Amino acid sequence: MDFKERLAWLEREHEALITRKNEPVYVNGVYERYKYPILTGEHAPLFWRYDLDEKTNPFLEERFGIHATFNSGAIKWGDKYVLVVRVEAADRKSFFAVAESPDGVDNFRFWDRPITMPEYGEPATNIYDMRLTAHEDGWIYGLFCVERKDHDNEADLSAATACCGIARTKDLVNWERLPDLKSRSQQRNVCLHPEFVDGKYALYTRPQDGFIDAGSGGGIGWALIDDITAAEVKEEKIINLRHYHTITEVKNGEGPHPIKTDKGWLHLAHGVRGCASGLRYVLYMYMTALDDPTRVIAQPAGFFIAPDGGEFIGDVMNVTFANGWIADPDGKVFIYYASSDTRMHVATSTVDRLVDYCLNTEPDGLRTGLTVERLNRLIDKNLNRK
Ligand code: BGC
Ligand code: BMA
Repeated sequence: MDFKERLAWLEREHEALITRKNEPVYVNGVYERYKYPILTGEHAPLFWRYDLDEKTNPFLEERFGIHATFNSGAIKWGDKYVLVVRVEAADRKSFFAVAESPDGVDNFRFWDRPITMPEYGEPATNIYDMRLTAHEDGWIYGLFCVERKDHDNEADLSAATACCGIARTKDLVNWERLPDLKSRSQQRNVCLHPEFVDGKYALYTRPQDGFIDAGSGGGIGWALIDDITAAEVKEEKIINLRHYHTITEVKNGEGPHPIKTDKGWLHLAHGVRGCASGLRYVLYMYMTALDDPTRVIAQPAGFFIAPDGGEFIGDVMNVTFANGWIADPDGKVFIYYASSDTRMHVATSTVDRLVDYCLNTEPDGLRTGLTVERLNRLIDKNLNRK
């Protein structure tokens, strides 16, 4: 194939990938999964990946590798479903780019340019996992992880620090970078609550002992912030704990900001456990009281979404992660999750189904005997039904 034929073929294949119709797959009544991922590295525009000039690129070689598209923040933008995607280049650096879909499931297409995020302080080595919040103050905030080399430990090339970067925007194109969150500990997985609480901004935090270690305490934290333009965690209380021999034994963290329902706040989070093959990341849900987003009122046992089939495989195996979901006014919910740090998927449900899941799935009793009792309660109910 000559240059022009090959380019025409690439363009056809790319368009076919973007416009491929997805199909829901019945799972468990709580949500539907879909047959195909909604975004992969291959969805990136050809003009990000190739020099399209035959004179300077006669072999039509890829010049910029897009390795992965994952861990996306999500927001309804007019009538469009918009993701701020963690795009990872072949050089392992990730950055943010916006992709939009007309219906939340199909035809996700990247905007022409990635987000140019202004720097704050020492330029970041990497930024990732943005949580988007349309706050009642009128701004859209993006909170994300900022990773830099740990200069107290130069000799160890893996030693890094993680803190929370804060930026806000009105158009998802131009971002005003605010100072990074000041906190006693490292922070990854920080998320802004959409409403003021006692007149203050409220953050879901995740205090951790080190760059990887959540440490012995930890869990999902909560902190009130006086001034978002000079945000500092002064007091932090843990609202969702980790437990031995559960899906959150090693770490947990808030996903996107909770969805407000008349029965309480619906939360989506991730839990991590260690095993012989490394860390296993799964998603779980919990609910907090409407009048107190820090008081847990329900938490179903175990995971809500875990890797399945091809989702197990990728750059970082055995990972499902979510930092974006969209609840439509009609109650439909689009849960955007990534698998194995490689690609984006969607699961669909409704507010009513998710509330039902949270309120009517029994919690983890933390030991096997209680798990068997819980199973027997269900079996009794079913076998005694008329
Ligand atoms: C990676 C993240 C990961 C973190 C902790 C970072 O360098 O980019 O994806 O969550 O390390 O393992
Ligand atoms: C991290 C997260 C994600 C990632 C996961 C698995 O701790 O913040 O960025 O998906 O590890 O690598």
